Amino acid sequence: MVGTALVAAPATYIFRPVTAYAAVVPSQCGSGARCNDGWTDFCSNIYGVNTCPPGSMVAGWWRAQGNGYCDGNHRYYMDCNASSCSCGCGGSGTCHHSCTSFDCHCSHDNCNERKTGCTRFRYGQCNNHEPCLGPIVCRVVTCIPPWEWDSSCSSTVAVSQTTINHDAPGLHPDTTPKGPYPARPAVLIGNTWQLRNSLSSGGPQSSFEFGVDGDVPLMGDFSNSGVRTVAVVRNAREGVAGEEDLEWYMRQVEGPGAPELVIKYGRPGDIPVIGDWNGNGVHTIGVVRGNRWLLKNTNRSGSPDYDFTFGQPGDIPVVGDWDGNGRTSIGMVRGNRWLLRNSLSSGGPDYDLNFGGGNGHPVTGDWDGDGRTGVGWFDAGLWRIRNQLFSGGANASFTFGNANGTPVTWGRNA
Ligand SMILES: [Ca+2]
Ligand SMILES: [Ca+2]
Ligand SMILES: [Ca+2]
Repeated sequence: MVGTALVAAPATYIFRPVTAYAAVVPSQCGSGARCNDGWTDFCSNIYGVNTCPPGSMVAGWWRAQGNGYCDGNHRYYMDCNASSCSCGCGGSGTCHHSCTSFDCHCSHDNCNERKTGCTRFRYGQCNNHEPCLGPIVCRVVTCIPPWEWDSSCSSTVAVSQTTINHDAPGLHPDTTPKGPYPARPAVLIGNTWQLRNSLSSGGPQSSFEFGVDGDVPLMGDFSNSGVRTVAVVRNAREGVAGEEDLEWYMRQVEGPGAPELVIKYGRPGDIPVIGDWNGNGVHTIGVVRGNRWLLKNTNRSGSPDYDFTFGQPGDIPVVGDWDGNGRTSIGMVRGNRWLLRNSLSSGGPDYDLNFGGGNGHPVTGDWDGDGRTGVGWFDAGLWRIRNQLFSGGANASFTFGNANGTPVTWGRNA
């Protein structure tokens, strides 16, 4: 089982080859070395993104209060433990690192950095249904309550101020968006996700299964981690009219695995959308019901934070940060006409252009990485993309996916 995560890991992941002779372990470092301070390194320092790496899951959390990293709100520390053990855990709930795909060493084999894969400990509020997990691989820090990061986490409060000033480059302020990053293409075919790292013709660099056939695919950064991960919405195309039973299954970790977040929001027939509506780096849920937009700033069930109309029933909703101000806004596609608006409110379009049309689907993305979302059209595996929001031809085109694919865009800041 250990090899599964490695094989299916995203192409951007470089797994450490476990060469014991090269590893620097805590016992080789002085007692005052950071590798011996008792704490595990941050995921962002090891993996470039502030989320658990593939092959790990959150096993517990604590919070610190009173620092400036989360705009005056609590800052949460979550431990990512290795998620599969090839040996048993006994009564401890944790196995030795040699039974996992992670080894124990100082981060970057440097005594001046904290350790990874060494500490066998579970704080115990998350994924308690997993009786046996490996040691702590790394820590995530976030302004999102852990139970909005992983639905299995309880809200039982644990407070520790000892780590209040632990930090790593790129983590703070934690409410500064880790993106934007240039869009990369993905397609969902059946329940198989295919991800590619560049806007060029070719096959997938990562391929894995998530969700079931008929789910609506989305990708977003659901925790301001610096990477867009997969999500599906179930019952959007069929279900009992009037029931609030659209089911959202969202991953916080790259690649395949069980969904960390499971939410109910919306009704059958609604079209799901994802965006950073308030510009805090966290992409959150929304639905379009006819021409009514119902958007939330948190990934939890409940009343919408925005409720307005834009476009006409029958239009295809699209979202993007058209003006590059860090906040996602709205649009409708009607045939080959794109009507885009910068505000989350009713009113006329700020952009009105023609692009694409005919067979296929609209697709949006920040193709050139300038912070502004551009337009695109996907037709049977042919992607045509355009950066400017006025009528004109494609700036580029490439082939990826096929006629059975639904296009999605993702991105990663490292
Ligand atoms: Ca947000
Ligand atoms: Ca915007
Ligand atoms: Ca752009």
